[in-house]
Amino acid sequence: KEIIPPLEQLMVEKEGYLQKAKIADGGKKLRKNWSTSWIVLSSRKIEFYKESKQQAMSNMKTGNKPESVDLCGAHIEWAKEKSSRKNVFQITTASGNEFLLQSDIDFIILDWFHAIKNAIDRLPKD
Ligand code: I3S
Repeated sequence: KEIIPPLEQLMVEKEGYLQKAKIADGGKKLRKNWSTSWIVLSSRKIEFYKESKQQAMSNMKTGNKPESVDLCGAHIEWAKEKSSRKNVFQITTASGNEFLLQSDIDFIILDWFHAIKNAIDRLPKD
């Protein structure tokens, strides 16, 4: 039987461009590689698109999938010590994936930090 997610789960809460570096996958450290990502936050996940929003939208029709991050049981914290860049925070997922997100613009990174933290805090921890 098809499982239909509640509409609330599909709603986009925030979207925009940030600098992103994935630094661990399933607990295994990765070489840091910053790139611009189009980021879409909904109530229980974040999607990272490698392309611009426009490019991402047209790729969607061809089935090109973004990297999707489950926020259930995830953690978010500022991560000054993980980079020489300003305004860096880290998201760690329950599955041991680690992402750094960064913007040079203070209010942009603060808005993102609080939006993601609120989403995580509203979710069950497991
Ligand atoms: O934490 P690291 O290793 O100092 O991060 C830097 C590296 O990822 C570097 O790439 P190479 O490993 O190819 O040299 C990047 O170019 C730097 O941007 C990384 O440091 P920052 O401080 O920008 O996060």
